[in-house]
Amino acid sequence: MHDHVRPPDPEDLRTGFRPHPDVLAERYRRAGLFDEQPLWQLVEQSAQRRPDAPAITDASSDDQRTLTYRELSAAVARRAGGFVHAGLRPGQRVILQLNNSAAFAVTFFGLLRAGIVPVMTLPAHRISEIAHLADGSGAVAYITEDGRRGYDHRELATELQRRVDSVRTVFVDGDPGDFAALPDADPAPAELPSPADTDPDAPALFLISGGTTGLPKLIARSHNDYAYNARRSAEVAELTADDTYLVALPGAHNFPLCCPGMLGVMTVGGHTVVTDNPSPDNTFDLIEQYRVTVTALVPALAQVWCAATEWESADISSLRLLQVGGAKLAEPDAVALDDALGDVVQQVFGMAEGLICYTRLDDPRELVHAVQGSPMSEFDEVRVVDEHGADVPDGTDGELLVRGPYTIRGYYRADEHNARSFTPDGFYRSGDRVRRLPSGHVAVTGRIKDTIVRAGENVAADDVEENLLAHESIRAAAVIGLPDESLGEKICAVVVLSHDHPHGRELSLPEIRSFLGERGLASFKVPDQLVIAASLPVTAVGKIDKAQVREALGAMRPA
Ligand code: OOB
Repeated sequence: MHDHVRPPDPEDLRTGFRPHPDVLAERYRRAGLFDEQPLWQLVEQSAQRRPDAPAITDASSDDQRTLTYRELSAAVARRAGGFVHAGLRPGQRVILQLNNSAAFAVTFFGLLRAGIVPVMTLPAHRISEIAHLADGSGAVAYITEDGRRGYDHRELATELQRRVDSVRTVFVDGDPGDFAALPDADPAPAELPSPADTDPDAPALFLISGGTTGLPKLIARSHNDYAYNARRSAEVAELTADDTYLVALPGAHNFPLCCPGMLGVMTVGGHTVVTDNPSPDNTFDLIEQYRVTVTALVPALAQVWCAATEWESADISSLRLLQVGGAKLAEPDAVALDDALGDVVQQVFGMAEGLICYTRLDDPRELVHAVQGSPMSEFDEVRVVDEHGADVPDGTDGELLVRGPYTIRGYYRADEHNARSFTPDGFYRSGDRVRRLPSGHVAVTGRIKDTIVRAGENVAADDVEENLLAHESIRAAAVIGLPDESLGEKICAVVVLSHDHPHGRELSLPEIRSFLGERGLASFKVPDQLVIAASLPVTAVGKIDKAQVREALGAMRPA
């Protein structure tokens, strides 16, 4: 007999997927981390335990309709039936791009319920990302919405079908135009997969890498690993059925989806309220109306909320946990949030690739303000290494590497990239520069590659940014290196002034230089150039996008 090497099959979900090695998967199973159920069972289990409890409220729509768990389960089955009747089959990939709404939740679970694998794109993604992700995943359909929120995704759909052959169907929430509407149909019981038909170690959904360099990569998360992520996150947040979680960030992002987010809330049968407008004048009213207890924000948005507590009159005292993550929360901002809202901050340092660190609810507040948390699972294996890959002692900066039950072993269909992003023994190289305390808490100190080499000296951009943020007139800062004939690279600080900076008075470079000098910053780290901007460009989830800052400045630079 000859061994046959199977040619790669682009239709097959498993092609290019890197599961945990059997030994480790078995260890996680024996420890009870993996529950061996399809992810959609989260809804079913709560529908059985708490059928009449509110599951989801759509605060993006005018009528703010609430579905109970029984109603959500029924809507999910009908949506799943619709997909099956439309000819979609288990294991196929579908690009999901919807704004926060009940339709987002019903469609997401409907796909899962039919065994179809959603690719979780964000509303801000455009044709270059969507086409890249559709092509990379071999997606057969694209789910999007009409132009009622300012951008007509149906034009994007037309272009996507022109560029990517595999995308045969487009479903539109709202006015479908030439495309199909979101489908609903009553499925015969045998038409939907049963739990026994699902391999819990196969990909359940695809997340999108959050990096700001290059096009996003596909992150396959299995039923087992993602359900564990949801359950463990809910435990750390001490969620109960009495909690109400507000989805204010884009719901397809790992943070509001599963850390603990909507899925974590569903593990305990709690209530999720979704809105597509994260501004305080909207969200504060929702918090008051629904007695919201938990929500998640990126730092830039958290700053806006913090300032708004000064003038918004809504009663938001129900909020017991404000999770902030996705980018570094400056210590003074953490303190200000706790002061304004009553010791509610939880820092979250996470990544779509897996590892999530949380500060714990009983950590001392000074610690909560100063660190980005500690790994959520005792099975997370975190290493901090120097540039040669050797472990560094606690308290020393190094790159964070991680392996564990819910961290991927490779990006999907990306062998070449994986050779760089993973160690031979399966650790993910995060690219994040961190410092670990003896307690196991992690402080993020920057990105490994975000270094400016000025006259031969290495300057960590974050170091300068953090010092700039200590200036009372600076609300946001991005420090980048610009080519310079004599220095090699010069340091350019792009800053956004705070609201209370006296109008009409410019902040000058000499003023900034002496401020940083007085703070004891080494002279070679002090910016050579200052740019005052009205705002900084952000990524799809609202993090400062330094690649774009760099591009914008490049365009401005004289030839
Ligand atoms: C979250 O996930 P992604 O995939 O959008 O981005 C991950 C990257 C991390 O590697 C790190 O560079 C940065 O975002 N990051 C932080 C941070 N949280 C994320 N940097 C500093 N401080 C933090 N607290 O961003 C994400 C996923 C799940 C939960 C929370 C955030």
